[in-house]
Amino acid sequence: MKKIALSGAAGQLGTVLRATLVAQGRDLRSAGGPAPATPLAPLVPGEDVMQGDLRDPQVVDQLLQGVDVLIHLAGTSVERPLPEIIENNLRALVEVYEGARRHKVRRIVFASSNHAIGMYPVEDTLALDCAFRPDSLYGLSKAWGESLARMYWDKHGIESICVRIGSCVERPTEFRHLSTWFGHEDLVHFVDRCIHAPAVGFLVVWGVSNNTRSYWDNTGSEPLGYQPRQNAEDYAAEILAQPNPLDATAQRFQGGSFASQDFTAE
Ligand code: NAI
Ligand code: 15L
Repeated sequence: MKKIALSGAAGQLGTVLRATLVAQGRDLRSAGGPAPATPLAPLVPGEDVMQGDLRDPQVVDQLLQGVDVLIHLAGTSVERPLPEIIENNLRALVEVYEGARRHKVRRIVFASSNHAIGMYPVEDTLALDCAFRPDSLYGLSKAWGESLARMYWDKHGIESICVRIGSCVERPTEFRHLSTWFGHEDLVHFVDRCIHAPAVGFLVVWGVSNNTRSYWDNTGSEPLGYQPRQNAEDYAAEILAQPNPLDATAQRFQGGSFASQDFTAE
């Protein structure tokens, strides 16, 4: 059985994935974040859990020892001041990929974000090879992370699946989610494909459900075998009956409020 490591296991998505992967009986190691975060309590007796700051190579060694596939969710997940973004999304990511070289990790699933392309207008449908148009320092860090992943494939043969996650919440709750929603069942199926798919090399994939109004076209990601089944449209009647919470600028761009934050109007 493949050994899977999950970073960011105490976070929003990590909590969902960890519970599922444990329930599936995977050979899993889950890592929570740096102190003062509460240590992860084992969900089952003997669960392989750890804690620490991934800027520290020793913590990375503990995470990656004997691992085949890393699901790397750890990082700053919203817009924050530049120093924090640099530490958690740039510096820690280099440590993680260097650790992957040391431990011969075969594949990394890198949690990228739609905010790497958030300045595209909502009218556009984006292919996988679209140019980056980050909407924030956070989005910029994800564009950088994808490039780092590409370099480690080209130079060191470490496979990466960069998943540009939309809005991964249990259910869509606002108008933008009709396009960006990534349902939890689809997330679990996606990760299953990332574990089992044969050689993928370097792949970028939209982390999005089968939404009728999706901004993103996953043509080209077929080698992964990701076939989403959830569709935000099932919630459209309820959502369309409510006001759109985004301001006029945020409504123009795929990144929503990340795009309108600190926006210079004409
Ligand atoms: P989250 O903020 O809930 O969890 C991230 C975890 O990373 C936290 O528990 C934190 O302690 C840990 N972390 C941060 N810096 C670390 C470091 N230096 N060393 C070790 N651990 C560190 O984020 P969430 O929502 O679970 O997202 C997971 C990943 O997916 C993030 O990388 C995020 O950018 C990405 N993503 C999430 C989306 C969503 O809809 N939730 C959408 C797009 C991308
Ligand atoms: C993200 O990248 C964030 O991590 C998450 O909190 C959401 O804001 C999501 O994008 C989104 O765009 O809805």
